[in-house]
Amino acid sequence: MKKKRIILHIDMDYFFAQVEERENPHFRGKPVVVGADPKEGKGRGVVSTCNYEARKYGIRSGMPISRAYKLFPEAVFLPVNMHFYEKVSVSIFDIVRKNVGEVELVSLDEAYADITKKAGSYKKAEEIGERIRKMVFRKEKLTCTVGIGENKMMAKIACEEAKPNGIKTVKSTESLKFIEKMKVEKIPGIGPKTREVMEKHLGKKNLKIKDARKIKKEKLVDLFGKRGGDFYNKLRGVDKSSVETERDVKTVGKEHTFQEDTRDPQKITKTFKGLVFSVSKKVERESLSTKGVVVVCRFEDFETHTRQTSFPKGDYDSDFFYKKSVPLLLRFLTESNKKIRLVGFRVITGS
Ligand code: DCP
Ligand code: CA
Ligand code: CA
Repeated sequence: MKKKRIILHIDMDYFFAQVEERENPHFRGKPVVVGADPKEGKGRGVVSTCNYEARKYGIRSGMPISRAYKLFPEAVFLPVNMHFYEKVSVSIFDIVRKNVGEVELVSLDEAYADITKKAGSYKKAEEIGERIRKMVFRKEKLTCTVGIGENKMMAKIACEEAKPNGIKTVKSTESLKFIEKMKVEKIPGIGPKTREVMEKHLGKKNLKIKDARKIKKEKLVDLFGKRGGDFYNKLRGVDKSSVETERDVKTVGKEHTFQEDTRDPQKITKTFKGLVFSVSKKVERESLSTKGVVVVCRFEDFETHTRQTSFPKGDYDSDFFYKKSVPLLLRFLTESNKKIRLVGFRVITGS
C-alpha cells in the first residue's frame, strides 16, 4: 500500500493589501482597497483585494470598484503595484523553499509542498509550518496562514479555516469529519450549477458535504460524467492529485508584449497564432510529448491570468494546439473589458 502523504499549503493573508500596509504603516487599521481607480464612484474595473477592515464593510475581491466605493468611500483606495508584489512573492517563496525544498506555486501568494519525507509526522509537519510562518514574518514582516493535511484539497481547506495569521492541521483520521458540515461548494470543482443538480436529485436545499455523500457513486457519474467520480472521492476528503513542483513540470512557451495595449481581436489572435506556431516548432524539434496548453494574459493594469486545459499525453501539432488554446484566449477578451498588454502560450510536457 502507498504511504500516507503529508501536504502543506501556504497562503498569504490579504496579500496585495498587506504589502501596501507594510510599505505605508499609516494605513494600518484603516480599510485598504487595492484595485482599479474608483474615480469617486464612476470608476470601471474591479477590486483586486482588500484588508480585513475593508471586508467588514462588505468589500470583496472581484467586486466592481464602483460598488466598493459606495460601500465605504472613505477607505484608502490604491492602484495595483504588480511588479512590486511579484518581487515580494519571490522573496517569500525563497524562504518557504529553504524549509521544505521545491514547491508547487499556485499563484503569487500561494503554494503547496509535499513534506511526507521531511516531516514524517503531523507533529513535525506543524513545527515546519510554524517555522515558515515565523521566518516569513521576521524577514518580510507579512503574515500568512498554513494548512496541513493528507492531500492538497485537505491542506487548502485547513488553511482557509485557519485564516488569517493561523495554522491548522487536519490529520488523515479527521478528514471525513472535518469537512462534513461544510457547504458542498467547498469542494474544488463544485460550483452553484453542480450544487443545484445535486440538490434537485436529493430534493434538498443548502447542501452540505454530508448530504451530498448520500448520492451513490454510479449516480454521480451518471449526472456529471468523469467529474462525478472525482466528486465522490473529494466529498470523502480524498484527493489523489500530486504536488507538481517546477522541476516536475516542464513547460515550453513564448510571450509577446504589445507595443501598445490593445483589445483588437484580430491583432491579438494573429499574434497569438504566431506564438503557437513558434512553440509548436520547438515541440516538434525536441519530439516532446505534451499533455496540456496554457494561455497567459496580462492586462493593462498588469493583472496577469492564466487558463489551461489538459488532454491525454501525446504528440500533437500546431493546429491542435491552436484549436485547444484559442477559446481560452477569447474568454479573456469577453470576460474583461480591459486592454491587453501581453499574451503568452505554453505547452505542458509529459513527465
Ligand atoms: N487577486 C486579484 N483578483 C481577485 C482575487 C485575488 O487580483 N479576484 C489578487 C489579490 C490578492 C491575491 O491575488 O491579494 C491573492 O488572492 P487571495 O484569494 O489569496 O486573497 P487575499 O490574499 O487578498 O486574501 P486572503 O487573506 O483571503 O487570502
Ligand atoms: Ca491569500
Ligand atoms: Ca491565494
